Amino acid sequence: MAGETHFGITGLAVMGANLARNVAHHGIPVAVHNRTASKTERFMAEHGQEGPITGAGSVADFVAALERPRTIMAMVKAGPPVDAVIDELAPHLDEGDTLVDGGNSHFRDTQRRTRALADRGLRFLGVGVSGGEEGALVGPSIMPGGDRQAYAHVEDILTTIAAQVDGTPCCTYVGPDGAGHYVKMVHNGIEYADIQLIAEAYDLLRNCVGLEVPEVADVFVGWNEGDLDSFLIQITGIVLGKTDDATGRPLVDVIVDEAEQKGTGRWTAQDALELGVPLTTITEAVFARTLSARRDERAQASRRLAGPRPGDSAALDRAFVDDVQRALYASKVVAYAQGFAQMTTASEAEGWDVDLGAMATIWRGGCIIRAEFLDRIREAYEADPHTPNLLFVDYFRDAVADAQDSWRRVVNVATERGVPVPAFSSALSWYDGYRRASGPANLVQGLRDYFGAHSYRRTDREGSYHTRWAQDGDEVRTGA
Ligand code: NBP
Repeated sequence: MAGETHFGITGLAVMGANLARNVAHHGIPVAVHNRTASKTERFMAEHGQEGPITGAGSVADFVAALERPRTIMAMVKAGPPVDAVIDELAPHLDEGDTLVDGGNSHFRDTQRRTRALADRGLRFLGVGVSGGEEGALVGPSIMPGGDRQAYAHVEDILTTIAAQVDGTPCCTYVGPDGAGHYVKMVHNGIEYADIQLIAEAYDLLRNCVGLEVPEVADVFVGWNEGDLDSFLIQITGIVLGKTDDATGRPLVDVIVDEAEQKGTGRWTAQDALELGVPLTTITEAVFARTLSARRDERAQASRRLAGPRPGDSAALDRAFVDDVQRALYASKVVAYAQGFAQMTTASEAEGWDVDLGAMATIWRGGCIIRAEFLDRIREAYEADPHTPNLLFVDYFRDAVADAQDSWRRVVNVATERGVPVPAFSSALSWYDGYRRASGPANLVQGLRDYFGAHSYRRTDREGSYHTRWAQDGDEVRTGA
């Protein structure tokens, strides 16, 4: 693939710099640029010898360093910086050139930019990249969306630099316009849920079983050998196993318990609300971070608000550790089932035709939620690409059925002891609501009809009806 330089990267912060090195390590010529030129100079001094890299101090030099048709990837902060980069680059580009936004842009922005650039004769790809610093350098998971022909030009490069699992690159075309950034957004939402579930499991092991931090670390190391085998479970063992040099205490005990967020989890939840998809586990994970961020308020509340009456607070035995493991797995299945259901709904609404099995395939390596478990999701969609929900697939149905006694025990114990488990319990409540053919929404409809004459449908005949509650109490038919 060596030869003329067609590929450029602008934005040499963590992600752009490591992606550029990754490209160069594969012998692919790459031109690099950054708004602040000193960063480009520093990058060239530190990494310019690692492969065929050309540094450019100005936009004009950057574009001139690339043979046509050019492909330029922007790895800059999402939001206005992406528009600024486009506005600066576009006048220097020619018809047939492609701009790639590899940051965490909102998919609606990507749709808007796709239209605006098409009007200027330029192609645009919105590409989700996951894997953080390390992934960008040695092989991320890449989720490209946008112009199909433009993707064909850049496919060789992206599939070469992506992580590879069993000889398959963790990169495949997702769909038109914002599809790639959408799937990356849901990936991040699932990441929020995964992390929250792990945090709840850790909390239960410490506060209900009474394990010390290094013991909890060992539990996670063990869990990584089974169904839960994943990057996040693996690094939980490492983070919990770390001792703070300054204090000699577990590092986790000196880290402030305020979780930050950059917005992709919130976007996932917001979009689920727009689409009408019940995305309870990811949404609870976002709320749990926002509650954690109110640290001063929590400190005040801890002195004012009562917890459960003292009851049986004896440490639970090791059998409860196994219960937590099964509850974690069942909740994780629900979080993924909800996230994949959201992608199904969005793909239909936007006409993207996203291949969900392929998404599970490209998440098996490189990205933050990489896990053994994704092979089961890939197999599920291969067997039935149109399954309405992953829980309809035998493997996941049985996995949750096997885990449910433990799952219920864990949520019961946590509730009795006042240990918050928003993700475990919302996943379980969703499961119980989903597996019921009839629920209490009939009363919701009755109440809505009472105060707002919103009408209701009946189980025994067609049409919509209203009861004249405040008048004669008679029912009238209001529609077909
Ligand atoms: P940042 O998100 O921290 O962005 C810094 C880069 O944006 C610098 O190169 C900076 O140039 C450039 N930039 C800014 Br800020 N405003 C600009 C403007 N108006 N015009 C041109 N350039 C501008 O970098 P990052 O952490 O490498 O992330 C890049 C993208 O990848 C983001 O969208 C991020 O969400 C996404 N992402 C990050 C990770 C991760 O682990 N960090 C993982 C996956 C995806 P300067 O040097 O001149 O200030």
